[in-house]
Amino acid sequence: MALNVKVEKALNEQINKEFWSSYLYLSMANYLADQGFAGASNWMRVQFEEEQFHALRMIDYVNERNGRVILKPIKEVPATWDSLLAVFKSALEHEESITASINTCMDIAMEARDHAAAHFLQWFVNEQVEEEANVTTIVDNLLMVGETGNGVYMIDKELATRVFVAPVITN
Ligand code: OFO
Repeated sequence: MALNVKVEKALNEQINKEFWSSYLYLSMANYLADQGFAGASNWMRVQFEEEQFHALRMIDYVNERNGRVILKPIKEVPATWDSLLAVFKSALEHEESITASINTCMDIAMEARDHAAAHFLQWFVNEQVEEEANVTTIVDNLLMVGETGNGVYMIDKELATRVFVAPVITN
């Protein structure tokens, strides 16, 4: 069954958002590197890779369904934040907005009765739960230790250990 036209449009918009997300996280990585948070910068760089993976997964899906991917320009992203905590709070807000737009894609797929697309999008619905949980944990930890001193040093060290591992897709 051909990809529903409305679903195709929604996925194209979401692909742009995933690339925008990747660009946002790369910008955060650069800001954090400049501020001396090498570990947090690494974490954001891995997040940049995650977002590229999301965009490419959607691109592959649209192509697989004989749809058409049209890449649009990526809007400018912010370049500075007020603090380490502000960066992660803004990442959390961003992920919440992405969750809402993934849910909209799902609504469109369900309204179009495109069950295959809805099944595909379920992976992203689950992924968003994880995305929000990961950032929430970091925000909570930063709030717990305060903005300076040993605690932040330890958190930054922990964030340095993150590496990108492409998710294994089983469905
Ligand atoms: Fe692609 O999940 Fe974040 O934005």
